[in-house]
Amino acid sequence: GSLAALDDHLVDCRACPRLVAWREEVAATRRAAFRDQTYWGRPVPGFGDPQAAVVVVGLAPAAHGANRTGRMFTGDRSGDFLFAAMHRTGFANQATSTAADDGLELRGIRVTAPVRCAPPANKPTPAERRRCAPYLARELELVGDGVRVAVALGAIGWQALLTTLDEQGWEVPRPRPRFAHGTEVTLRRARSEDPGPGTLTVLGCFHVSQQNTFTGRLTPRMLDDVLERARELAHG
Ligand code: DU
Ligand code: SF4
Repeated sequence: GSLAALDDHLVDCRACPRLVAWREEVAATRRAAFRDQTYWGRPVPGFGDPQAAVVVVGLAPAAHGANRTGRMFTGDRSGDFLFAAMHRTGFANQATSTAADDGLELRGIRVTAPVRCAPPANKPTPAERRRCAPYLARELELVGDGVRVAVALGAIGWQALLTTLDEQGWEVPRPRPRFAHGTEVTLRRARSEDPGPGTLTVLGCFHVSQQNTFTGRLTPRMLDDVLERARELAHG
């Protein structure tokens, strides 16, 4: 198995009827500003370094963002905010992300999501989250033991990450740590005979949605601090 094979399988997924209908309806109707574009309208793969030490886990593709461009976080304000921060902190070769062929490359970092199809009102149901979980699990396995840091953008990414890492043999504290911006949870392997590195750190960060960035709940400085902390932990 490879990431390319996983993505080939993923982009044909139709397991969630409500999300399939929504992603395709949005792609067919489009937003006025993008009327002359062909929307992706399918599940969105992770993007970035295939051997990343840092994996950023968001929520789901945006209807007119990644559901349009086909690349995670690309083509909307969330992506503008996130990739600008990655550029400032040395993880991205450019600050902007407009289309899947815009030349953006990520080094040492990868962006993905626990739900791969755009949900109405950005709210996947619990059943949809459960159904999509194996794609994140498989992606983390394929990126492999080099992953040292997972950044959860928001509570849904946080929950998905802790569930997946628990299933993959990381010792997740009970009760489970709650999501908050700036929270840092360092996990060890549950069984010492497991191969691989000693620890993996999960960092909580407010999501880069306009709801947070326009209101100043998440500032560029706050996101830069999280990414710089991720780099420090990845090299530690
Ligand atoms: O074809 P490829 O080298 O696997 O790259 C696919 C895609 O991923 C390309 O748009 C660049 C991006 N990418 C990246 O952002 N960072 C990397 O380290 C490797 C690939
Ligand atoms: Fe498949 Fe995930 Fe999309 Fe559901 S959300 S249809 S499981 S890719």
